[in-house]
Amino acid sequence: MRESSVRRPRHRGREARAPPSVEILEIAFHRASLATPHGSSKPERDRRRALLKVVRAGATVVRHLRLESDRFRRTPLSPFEATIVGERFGDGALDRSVTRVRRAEERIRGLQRETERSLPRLHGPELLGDAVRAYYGRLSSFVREVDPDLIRLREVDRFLSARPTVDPDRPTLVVAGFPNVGKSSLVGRLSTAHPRVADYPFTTLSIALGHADVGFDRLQVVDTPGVLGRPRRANPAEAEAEAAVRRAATIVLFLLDPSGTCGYPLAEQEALLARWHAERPDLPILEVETKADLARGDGSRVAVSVRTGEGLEELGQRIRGLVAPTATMPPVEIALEEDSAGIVDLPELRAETVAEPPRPSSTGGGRAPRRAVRRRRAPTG
Ligand SMILES: Nc1nc2c(ncn2[C@@H]2O[C@H](COP(=O)(O)OP(=O)(O)O)[C@@H](O)[C@H]2O)c(=O)[nH]1
Ligand SMILES: [Mg+2]
Repeated sequence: MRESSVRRPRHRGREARAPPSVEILEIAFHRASLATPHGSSKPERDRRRALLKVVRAGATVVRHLRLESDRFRRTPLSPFEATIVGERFGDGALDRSVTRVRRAEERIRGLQRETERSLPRLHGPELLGDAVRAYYGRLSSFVREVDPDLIRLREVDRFLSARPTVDPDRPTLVVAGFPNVGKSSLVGRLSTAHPRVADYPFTTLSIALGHADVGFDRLQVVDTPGVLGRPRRANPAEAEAEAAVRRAATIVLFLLDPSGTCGYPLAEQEALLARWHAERPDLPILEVETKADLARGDGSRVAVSVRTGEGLEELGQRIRGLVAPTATMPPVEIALEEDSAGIVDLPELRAETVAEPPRPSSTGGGRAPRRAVRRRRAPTG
């Protein structure tokens, strides 16, 4: 029987898995059960055992709740991340979950203190045992109550971990346009990224990130899914691309394919471009025509081809011209050092994929080109 014709049981989703509370409580109760109290008399040991169980179970649960939400409490999401998380999970949903988990921690700490205080008044293993059981019961319900929130936090964490982190403090070039116009191909030529290239739409479903050295700064180059310019009917991939344009971009590289091989007429592409210009008049949008080896427009825009390398040099210069003013100048010694070292930057960096790969300069003839020195951040505070 062929592999594909074998009927596999459908992958059972998260419902089939135990909720997070089960896992957390299991660990907490196990740790608590290992309590081995010291004490000279049995009554003293009974009381200490009860106390240890209360403290250990409470502390373990709180530590786990903290771990689940820590990522979102330590550093706030970037505007781009906050936007895509809001679109995927609902506005404010993440914050509400983080708050509820934090409140659960506070309530558990309160419950723990209250129980600890009650123990000295109780005499005999039965009463102490009852108190611990009652405590376990309430502790469990506090954790179970936040199961939906813990599930949400894990989902958001997975969602964000599946995407590269775009540093909001660095200049960012977002490459956008209709599906199939050649965004991923161009990103592969302009930066260190190697996004998947294919001749069908929505090959790229979420952002990809590469870097390029531009003058004194390291430019983030973001590849995006294609956008069809239907603001109210955008699929999640399109919404993510629009979020990158609105929230992450210092500069947008808007690619238009005049050849029509992308499957969308140029007029539709122009309409989307006009909408973005209108929505973000302050945002530099560099318009670029792709696939110049197949067709070309009226010559008013930079035309590039990743097949022939045409226009890539000019495009690199335009990008540098736009990025340079936002970059902070490095200290003069570094500038001089870089000047004399022959920095490799955009056009030279990637223009020649057909040319022979550079050989290691063992003969010591010419000086090997060097990447730009990465600017150190000034210490803060
Ligand atoms: N002839 C030609 N084809 C190109 C060029 N750039 C991209 N393509 C092709 O166009 C298709 C879509 O490219 P891709 O980079 O995946 O587009 P994306 O969907 O916008 O990321 C692929 O088949 C590429 O090989 C180009 O400059 N010339
Ligand atoms: Mg793509």
